[in-house]
Amino acid sequence: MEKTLVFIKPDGVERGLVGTVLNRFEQRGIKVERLELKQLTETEVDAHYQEHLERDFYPNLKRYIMSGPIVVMVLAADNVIAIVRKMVGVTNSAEAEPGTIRGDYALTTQNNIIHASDSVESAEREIANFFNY
Ligand code: 3AN
Repeated sequence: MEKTLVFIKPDGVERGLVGTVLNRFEQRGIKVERLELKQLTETEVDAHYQEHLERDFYPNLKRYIMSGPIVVMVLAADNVIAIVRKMVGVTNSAEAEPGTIRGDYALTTQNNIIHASDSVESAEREIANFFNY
């Protein structure tokens, strides 16, 4: 079965949206394989966002992601990477369709409440950054 790395960002945890978001994945029939509430270290954030390290928004992104604990999980199902990306919605929450997680619970690009891997390669790298398999 395919696996993907998902986390609910600090504002989602702070707003009490963990159960609501998890419920969507469970109701869809996706298996929650690993789940942890975790305060990220600088090393974990830099490794996770390695493709954004040089971007002008990175310092703000890093501050936001480290502003409180996240809930990080490994989800498993056939085609789970594409299915979860569809459920999450586009990066800019203002443009995310109603019915998607960002379209229902977020308003901006930076504070878009959830991360989900975008390819098999990213999923493998991101899962290894957070969990030992
Ligand atoms: P996604 O999370 O939809 O895969 P990425 O990987 O392009 O999007 O971006 C990772 C995170 O970086 C986003 N979730 C968002 O918090 C932040 N981000 C991306 N692009 C911007 C931007 N133009 N301005 C501010 N923050 C951004």
